[in-house]
Amino acid sequence: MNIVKIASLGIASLAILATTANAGILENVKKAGVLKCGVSTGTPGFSAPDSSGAWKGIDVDFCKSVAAAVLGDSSKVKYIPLTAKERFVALASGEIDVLSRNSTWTATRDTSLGVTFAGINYYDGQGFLVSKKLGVKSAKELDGATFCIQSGTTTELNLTDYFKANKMDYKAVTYDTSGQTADGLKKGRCDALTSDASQLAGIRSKMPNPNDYVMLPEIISKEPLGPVVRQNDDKWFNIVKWTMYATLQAEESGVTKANVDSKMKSNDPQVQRLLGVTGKAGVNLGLDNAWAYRIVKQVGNYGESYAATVGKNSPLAIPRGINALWNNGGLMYPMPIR
Ligand SMILES: N[C@@H](CCC(=O)N[C@@H](CS)C(=O)NCC(=O)O)C(=O)O
Repeated sequence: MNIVKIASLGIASLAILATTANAGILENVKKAGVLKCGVSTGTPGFSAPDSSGAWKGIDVDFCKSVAAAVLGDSSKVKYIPLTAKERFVALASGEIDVLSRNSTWTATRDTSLGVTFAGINYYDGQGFLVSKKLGVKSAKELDGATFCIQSGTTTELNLTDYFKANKMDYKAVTYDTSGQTADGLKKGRCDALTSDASQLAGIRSKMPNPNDYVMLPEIISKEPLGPVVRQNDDKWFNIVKWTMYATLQAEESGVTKANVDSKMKSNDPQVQRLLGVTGKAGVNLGLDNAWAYRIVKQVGNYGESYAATVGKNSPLAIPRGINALWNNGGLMYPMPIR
């Protein structure tokens, strides 16, 4: 055996050892036959139960996509509602397998909580929702205002920063859940609500009279939202990360829930690799090659999910904006599956 062969054998056995050591979450999920997915307690468009109690939203679709890829069935999900304060502890302690709950990727969270962000499924930013009778047209007119705000969110620090930078003062009334926060505004406990703009759109749509409230034009922060996993399990991290990219690649390649079966016969090499007709993307993930086929067949591609949950076919009707694909003026850029 020559040196090159010995060296490559060494690397291969190291890789096997690493794989065995990291088998944790995938094996546990398979054994349990269900994915424990951490969601919000109710954020319209992202994760919220509908009138029949079924969870709906773009983050819920992501839970379903992971379940379709890993367990072969998008319905094999146990949704675990978590407040902003509870979410990262629930993930780090193993109470959930993945967190899919409008969570902003920040350096502090990524490096000090034992968790790792696996991608971005929605680029957001913090905005303001005020009652119309306040008569303000800009956040700069909110000096001295009282805000309803949710604890354990990035919202708190952003608000402090913004008011400090603009030499203004504010008072805060803090709540644990989004429902309580919205209720605070409805009952006049505060003049304004501040949160991720997408959530404000959802909250406004659920108000008894949405036209009593207006969104102000300022967006004061970057809020890249995405799924999060526990640290130290790269195999699971890869599955969650590439599930995200598969949904985006399907949109980019024009593969939809309706046409995925006929796309199995596509001559496009990218589509063939995505759907596992060629290559071994799924096998390399520790799954099987039909993982992405199942995601699209059972849940749909990213664009389909966006339209149904937060986009044009939903009550929120949020335009794609920066959440469009990169080749359509947006920031969504799936890493190549090859
Ligand atoms: N993206 C921000 C805010 C996320 C957040 O939790 N927002 C609240 C404000 S509406 C929410 O979704 N609440 C839903 C709930 O209470 O379950 C973060 O990661 O801190």
